[in-house]
Amino acid sequence: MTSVELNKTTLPSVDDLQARAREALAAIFERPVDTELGEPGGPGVHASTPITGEALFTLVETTAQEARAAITAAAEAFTVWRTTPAPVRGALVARLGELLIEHKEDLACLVTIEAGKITSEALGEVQEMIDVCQFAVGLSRQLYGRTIASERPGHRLMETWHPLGVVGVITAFNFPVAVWAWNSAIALVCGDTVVWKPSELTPLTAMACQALLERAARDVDAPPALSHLLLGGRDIGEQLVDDPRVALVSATGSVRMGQQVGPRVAQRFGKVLLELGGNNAAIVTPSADLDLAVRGIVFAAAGTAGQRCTTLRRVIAHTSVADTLIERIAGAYRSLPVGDPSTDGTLVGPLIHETAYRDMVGALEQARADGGEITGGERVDVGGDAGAGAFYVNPAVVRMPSQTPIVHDETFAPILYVVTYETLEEAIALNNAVPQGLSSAIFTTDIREAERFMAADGSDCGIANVNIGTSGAEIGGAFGGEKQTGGGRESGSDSWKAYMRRATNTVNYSSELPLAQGVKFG
Ligand code: UN1
Repeated sequence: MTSVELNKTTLPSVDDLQARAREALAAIFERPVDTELGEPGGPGVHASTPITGEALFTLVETTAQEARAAITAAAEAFTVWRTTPAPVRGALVARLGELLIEHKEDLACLVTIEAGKITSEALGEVQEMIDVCQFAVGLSRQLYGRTIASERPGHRLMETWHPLGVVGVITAFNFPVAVWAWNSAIALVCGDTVVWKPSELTPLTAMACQALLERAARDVDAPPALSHLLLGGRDIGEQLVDDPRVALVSATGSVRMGQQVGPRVAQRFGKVLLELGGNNAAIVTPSADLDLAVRGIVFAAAGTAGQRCTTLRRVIAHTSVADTLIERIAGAYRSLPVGDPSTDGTLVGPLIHETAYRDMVGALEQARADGGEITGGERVDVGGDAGAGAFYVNPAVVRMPSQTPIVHDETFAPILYVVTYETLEEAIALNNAVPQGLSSAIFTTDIREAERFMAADGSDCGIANVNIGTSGAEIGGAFGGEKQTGGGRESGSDSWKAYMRRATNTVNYSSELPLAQGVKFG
């Protein structure tokens, strides 16, 4: 064990975690959920917790036949929902938002148990769902099309936006509820229906979201079958990918997953919205406010135990500030309480599982072999025997001689590589040198540097921030990134357009028939 502060030396018992999950689910379902929650072990989908690394319950797995039936039901429901007026569709999402406010703590409790997020971040994730519901409700009255000047007299040109169809949503463990809400809230106001395949690691939160949406539908008399949940593994996800009735596959996960999903959906001319890996950097310039930079960096790099796709993985520090910066980050890391994420005061919870820990160890070994100087990164013994299957770590900061290949990989753990630069050109080139393009930041008080970073020849990422870290985006902006991040945009701004199809309408209200481009015919 190192000098990192431990928040608690004992972890909650598995009985305690089961009881908390049962209670939260019962509040959400408004009834006991004993029939849904089987004893751990045996065939089915396993709900477990990274807090202790133990299995909690076994849930019934969706069969291939049930998945097909769900897509059929969603396709049928679409025929009704697409002609339901958009503001009426908005009423469903408004009700969902109200239920999320009512059950914010219950859902956050499940997020903490299944994904290992600290309570404040779990509550923040549910808040992100509430925010996107409110955004979507406003949007339900703003699905605007354009009117375009026609080149012909007596003609009008316009665009109309129509619902797309069934949207298949595939989500990852690290944002088990917010990413579903980003997709579902927008898809539902756009007139689409949803079939969701959550991560196998987070089935309880998924059941809870589905139950809240079903309740919202009942409360506002929306048709049932607008939304379906598929619990299972890769095969189930593949059904969504391959079924031609699924008009859009919105998938969040690894680059490798996206490389498989993208071409398969394209093969059948379906649409994809991909939100894949990130390898996010922050440039720290000589003019940076270092207090602010250190705070921004520590939250972005160590928050969520380094398991956000927006996690800060690289600092590109000017040579004049690098030593001080590394010292201050390492100092801040030493005072970050690591431990049970459900306890007040903990700031760093567990890694999701042993594989994540092994990946972290492997990346650090490689970084050391490449000449990296590592501070932190050790496993933390939080719970003695109780924590044998749980993986808590100190966040690591690694000074690298250069961006070696390991720095170009996204390791889903709290490892922060630091490289140095001399000129801003060089810093921007380093920022852009990785295959992923999700988020980026610059810490500077020089407006020229800030603007240069956001210009066309600046950061090549979907998110380019000034004086804040790379993570923790608000829902109002479009979220997503370029290159291997997949190019998709979700949540705010005009991301809704991905969930609709556009028709261009030319209306001739004259009694002549002039042809475009001055063509004469007869
Ligand atoms: C993700 O990690 O998949 O910007 C999403 C953020 C959050 C969303 C992260 N609002 O960090």
